[in-house]
Amino acid sequence: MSDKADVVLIGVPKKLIVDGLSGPFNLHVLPKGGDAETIIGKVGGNVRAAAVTGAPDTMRADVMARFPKLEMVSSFGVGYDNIDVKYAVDHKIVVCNTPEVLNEEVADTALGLLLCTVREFSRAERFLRAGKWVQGQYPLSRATLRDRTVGMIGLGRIGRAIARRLEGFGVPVVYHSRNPQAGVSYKYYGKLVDMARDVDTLIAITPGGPSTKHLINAEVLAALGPRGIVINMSRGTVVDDAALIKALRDKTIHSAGLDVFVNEPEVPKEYMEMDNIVLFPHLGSSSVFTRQKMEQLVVDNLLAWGAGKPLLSPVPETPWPPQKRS
Ligand code: NAP
Ligand code: 8YV
Repeated sequence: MSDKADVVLIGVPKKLIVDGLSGPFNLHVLPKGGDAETIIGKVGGNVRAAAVTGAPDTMRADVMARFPKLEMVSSFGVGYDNIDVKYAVDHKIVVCNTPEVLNEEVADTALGLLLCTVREFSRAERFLRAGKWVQGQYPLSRATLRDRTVGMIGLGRIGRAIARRLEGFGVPVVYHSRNPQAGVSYKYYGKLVDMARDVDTLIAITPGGPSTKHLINAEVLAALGPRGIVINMSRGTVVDDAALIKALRDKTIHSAGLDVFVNEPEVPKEYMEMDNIVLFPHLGSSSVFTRQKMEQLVVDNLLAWGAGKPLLSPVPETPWPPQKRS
């Protein structure tokens, strides 16, 4: 019998992760569909750790319960709303994510989405490719970054990288989060609706999950007003889609740019049919360069765990080493 720990890989079998885990562990790659059940039936009782390669592949409580000896989950992505962290805490399972290594890439994407939305770059390219330029100039964009103030919703690791870029663009920044953030001089708003009233552009970069569900709702959109532009880099759940669709139709706000969706890769057909919205297929971190760093961090957390060394990036709810409960 091998003394290597049994580790299961749930989700797309990314090359660096498979290569990095195959030697040190007994790696079981769960295929989508029927065979997964056979593998879980055979090895589920021995599995001590899991690599999860990102939403929509989920570590719900009922999935984790299939692995009664589970000690550790190493998840691809900084957001971990696809993992039932309460179950993990209750069962002393440590969860690791991949923070920091993607900050700059996601911030670049946010600025790209903002520029495409404000200056209509994707619509203008569609105009050129449709052969319309020979008939006349693409209309001037009604919006510009030049007279805007951005309200950041979330000013954590990625939010700060976005704010730094905006400063370079000469765009004033203010922010909302549950608590004032240390070490920044941007104006803080404890209430999102108050910030929305004072700015014309919102960029959301908070975690997903219940605490941020529908933060951007009808009241916030009305407060933002007819010059308003909403950029969502967080998770689809942060936006109330029905309210945003109505606000775009009624011109309550000017336009929106979305990188994330509730049921992605499904995108509401109302968005697909609108012209005053830019839609990205969850591109935030999606360069080979950055995705490799994320994959490596998934591996490195598991290697540290296997060697009994301190984990590199446990999530705050499951610190390492585990804290004694009072
Ligand atoms: P982070 O450093 O933990 O920052 C999160 C920020 O959100 C903090 O400022 C936090 O401040 C604020 N926040 C949390 N809950 C909130 C709430 N209920 N209301 C208002 N503000 C809240 O996280 P990060 O590394 O910057 O990543 C942020 C998120 O970006 C991820 O969780 C993920 O969902 C998303 N993301 C998307 C992509 C993409 O491809 N589109 C890529 C990477 C990450 P307080 O705790 O004080 O409220
Ligand atoms: C990933 C992300 O594309 O890190 C995150 O939270 O949203 C993106 O970087 C995603 O997690 C992989 O599915």
